Amino acid sequence: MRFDVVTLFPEMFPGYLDQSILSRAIKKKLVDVRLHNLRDWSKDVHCAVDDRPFGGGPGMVLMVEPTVACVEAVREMDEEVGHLVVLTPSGQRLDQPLVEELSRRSRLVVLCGRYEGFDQRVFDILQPQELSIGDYVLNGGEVAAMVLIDAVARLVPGVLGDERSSKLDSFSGDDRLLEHPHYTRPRNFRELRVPDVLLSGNHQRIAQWRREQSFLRTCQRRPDLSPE
Ligand code: JD8
Repeated sequence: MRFDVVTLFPEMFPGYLDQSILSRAIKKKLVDVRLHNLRDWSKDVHCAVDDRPFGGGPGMVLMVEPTVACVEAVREMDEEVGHLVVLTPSGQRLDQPLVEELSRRSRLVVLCGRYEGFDQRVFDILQPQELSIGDYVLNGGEVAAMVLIDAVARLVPGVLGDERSSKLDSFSGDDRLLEHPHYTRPRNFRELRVPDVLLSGNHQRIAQWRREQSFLRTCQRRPDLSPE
């Protein structure tokens, strides 16, 4: 799966991409992330890509000309033009079903804004899918793009060591419950003991206990996700 990220801050990505699971996936050529600096498509002698908003008000707006030129050029860098997404607080909320849908694409072009965001005509012309990672305010789209890439890339076959692990995740599969608690050594720490059932070796009872714990946790912590 190929990601093309369009951003004013490409240097924010390598530190994150070079970590653990994603770097292995990139080395194995399962995932390819290409970074494009929006500033390289500036039409102006000062390399400006932002300007003051018509109508007044604080902040700066990313200009339509360099943005459209950049996205069109990036899309043409491969015969598969890719699916264009923009991260914006007014986008559709990203959730696991949407991540699963996106992971079935072979190429995503991810547009990251800054400042007050893009001139409206960027959306009118490019008609991207507008996505938000949650109802809180970030300073720009880059961290949201990393969240998107992280969530989507781990569903690409072969990226996780163990193919079963993503199907057992919270929010995945048919039930979409929260995770059950996990334990490892030692068996007793400050008089807090590992539940006996996990030491019983009875895999059917263990599976049943984990399902119950998932269900209870979901009811208690996230009633909005509860099956009933
Ligand atoms: C892109 C600029 C900041 C947004 C003025 C300062 C996503 N869930 C999310 N929260 N925030 C973002 C996000 C914020 C962004 C940009 C994404 C580009 N900003 C602006 C409008 C109001 N602030 C996001 N995905």
